[in-house]
Amino acid sequence: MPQITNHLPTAELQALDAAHHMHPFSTQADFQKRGARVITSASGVMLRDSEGEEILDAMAGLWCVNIGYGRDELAEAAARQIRELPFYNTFFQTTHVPVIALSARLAELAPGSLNHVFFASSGSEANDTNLRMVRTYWAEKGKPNKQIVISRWNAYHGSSVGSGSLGGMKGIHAQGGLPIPGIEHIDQPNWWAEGGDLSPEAFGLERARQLEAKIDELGEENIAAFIAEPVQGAGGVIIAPDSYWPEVMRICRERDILFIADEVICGFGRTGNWFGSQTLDLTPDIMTIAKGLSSGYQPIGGSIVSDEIAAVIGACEFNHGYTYSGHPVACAVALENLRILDEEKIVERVRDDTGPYLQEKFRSLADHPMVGEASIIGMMGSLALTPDVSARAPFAADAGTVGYMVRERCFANNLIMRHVADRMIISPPLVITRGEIDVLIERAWKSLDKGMADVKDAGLWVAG
Ligand code: PXG
Repeated sequence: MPQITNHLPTAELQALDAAHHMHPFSTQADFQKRGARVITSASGVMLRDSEGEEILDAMAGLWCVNIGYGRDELAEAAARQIRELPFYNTFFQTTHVPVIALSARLAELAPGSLNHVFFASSGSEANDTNLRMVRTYWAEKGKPNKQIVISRWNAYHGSSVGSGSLGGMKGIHAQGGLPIPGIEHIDQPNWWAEGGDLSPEAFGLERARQLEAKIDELGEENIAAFIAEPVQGAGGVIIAPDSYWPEVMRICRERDILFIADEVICGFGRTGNWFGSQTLDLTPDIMTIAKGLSSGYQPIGGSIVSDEIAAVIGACEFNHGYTYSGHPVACAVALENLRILDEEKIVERVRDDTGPYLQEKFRSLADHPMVGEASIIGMMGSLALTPDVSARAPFAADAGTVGYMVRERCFANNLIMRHVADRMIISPPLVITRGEIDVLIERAWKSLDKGMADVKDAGLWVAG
C-alpha cells in the first residue's frame, strides 16, 4: 500500500478514491467513469487542486467557510487546545474552559432570551437534539400530546433519521424508511416555481396560512413546534416573499407552538447579521447552529435555547448527548472564529460594504437570457434558469438536467457554483473582496453563455 500523499498522480488518487471512499449524496459508480476533482489546499476564497488549478469557491466549501481558508489563528487555537486538553466529556458533572467560554459568547451574540447551548458535532445532530428537546419540553409541562413537528417541503435539516425526517427532501424520504412518525410538512414559499398567478405578497400569505390550516387539521394540542430555515439553503436559496415571515410568527405565537429557526446556513454573518433571524425579524425559541460557527475548520453544531425551554429541560434529566458534545478543540476553534468575525467586522462588511456590492453585481446576471430571476440576501444568492422568463417556465427536460450542464461549465471555468435542480446557487466566503466578486461574476456570465450554448446544442431550449 503506497503512502497516500498529495504527490501521487491525480489519476492514482482518483482510482483509490473511487475504489474505497464512499461519497455522500453521490452515485458512487460515476467515479469509476470520471474521478473526483482532488482538492489539495486553499487560501482565502481560492481552492487549489492536484493539477495546480486555482478555483474560486463561491460555495464557501459547503456553505461554511465564512472567514475564508488558511487562517493560521485557527490552526494555532486547535494546536494549543490539543496540547492542553484534547478531549474531556461534559456528561458527568464535569466541564472545561472552551465549552464554558463558547456557550457564554453564543449567549451574548444570540438574540432575545436565547442564552443556553446544547452542543453537537453537526447540524443533523443538533436538529435531532431539537426534535427530542421540544417533545420533552411539552411532556415536562404536562402536555405529552404536543409531539408533532411541522416542517416544509424542500427544507433541509440534515440527513440522519431524525433530521432527514424533519427536512422535506423527497429523495431523502425515499430511502431508509423516512420520515419517522410525528412529522408533517407544508408547502415552501417558493414564488418563482409555485406562485402561479398570485402576486408574491398574496402567495407569501397563502403559504404562511398553510401552517395555520395544518395546526387546525391536527389540533393545536398535538403540535410541538414549527421548524424552518430563515432562507432555504440546500433547497435552492429560496427567499420568502416579505409577507411570509410576519404571518408565520403571528401564527406560532397565537397557537402556542415553539419555533425552531434552523440557522445552520444563515447563522454567523451569511445574511448580513449574526443570525438570519435578526435579518428577517424572527423570534425563535431555539436556533440550530453549525457550519459558520467554526467556519468549517472543526465539526461543531448545537442548539441555542431560550431561558424558558432551558428551565423546563433543566429540571428533568434529559437523556441525550453525544461523545463530542462541546468538544474542547472544536469549541476553541469556534471561539477563535467568532473573534475573527467580530474583530475584523466581517458581519458588518456583509451588511454594509461587500454584501451590497455582491448583490448589485449578482442581480445584473438577471440580464443574461437564460436567467429569469437573480435573488440574493446578504451573501447567499440564486439564479433561476429558464427558457421563457415571462412565463417563469421550467425546461422540458427533467429538473436539474440544465442546471447540471451549467454547473459543469462553471467547474470547467474554475468557479464553484452549484445547482439545485435548475437554480444556480452561490454562498461565497464572507471575506470575498470586490475584485474577487468581479471575477466570480465574470466567470458566472461566461459559464452561463457556454451552458446556454450546450443546452441549445442538446435541443433542450424548450419550455416544459
Ligand atoms: N440544517 C441546514 C439548514 C443545513 O443546511 C443541516 C441542517 C445539516 O447539517 P450537517 O452538519 O449535519 O450536514 C444543513 C446542512 C447542499 C448541502 O448540498 C447542504 C447541507 C449539507 C450538505 C449538502 O447544499 N446543509
